[in-house]
Amino acid sequence: MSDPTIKGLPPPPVKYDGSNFRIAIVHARWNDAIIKALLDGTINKLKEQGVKEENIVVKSVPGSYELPFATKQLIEAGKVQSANAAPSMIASSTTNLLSLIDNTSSTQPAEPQPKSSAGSSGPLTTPFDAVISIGCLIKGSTMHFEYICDAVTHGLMRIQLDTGTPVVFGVLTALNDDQALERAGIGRGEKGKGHNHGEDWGLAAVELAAQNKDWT
Ligand code: DLZ
Repeated sequence: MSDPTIKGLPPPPVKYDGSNFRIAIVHARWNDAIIKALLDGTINKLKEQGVKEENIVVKSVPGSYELPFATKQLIEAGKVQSANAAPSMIASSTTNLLSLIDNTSSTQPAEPQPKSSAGSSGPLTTPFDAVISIGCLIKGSTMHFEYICDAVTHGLMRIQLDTGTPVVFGVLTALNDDQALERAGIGRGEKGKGHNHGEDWGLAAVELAAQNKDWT
């Protein structure tokens, strides 16, 4: 039986059309199996909402602690390119921003790839309508978990308020492995597979992107 404490996102009051949105996903690589499942769930839901594959940019960072910085860099890199700056400025500023993060730019989970500035500047042609920051923090025996959860949560909130770009909080903060597995839809215990929260994050990103356009 599924854990009744795991709740999904009810559908929005109206169906949003994601076909004109560009969405960035930045994910941590710690707790890899869980991240992969969350990423799949997120991307599937984005596509279901009409977001085109070529408009989904996926980047990775080592751990959740790196998510706020990378999220901010991605948002700014998208804005820099769309400002139609002189080519030399684009080349230097965007390459500098993106050289700080991994170079994966497809909807596939990040595999090791040769680094090249050409690849990373390619898809960043217009601002992102939303960024989904995905990580999975699992409590250990020290205070590490509490400090990182706190820093990442506040960091991501600050970025969306400062930049005006919606940031979806796709970070699981689990007290043990089973909690994380169930929230990635790959539970292994008697509680069943659970619910993939990545799907909620994909749905939320399209809704927030649409609202941000309507309300501004
Ligand atoms: C160091 C660390 C630990 C212990 N646990 C996690 C975790 O459960 N989930 C996660 O995303 N990252 C973890 N990290 C890595 C930190 O987030 C960060 O990458 C390093 O401290 C380097 O800044």
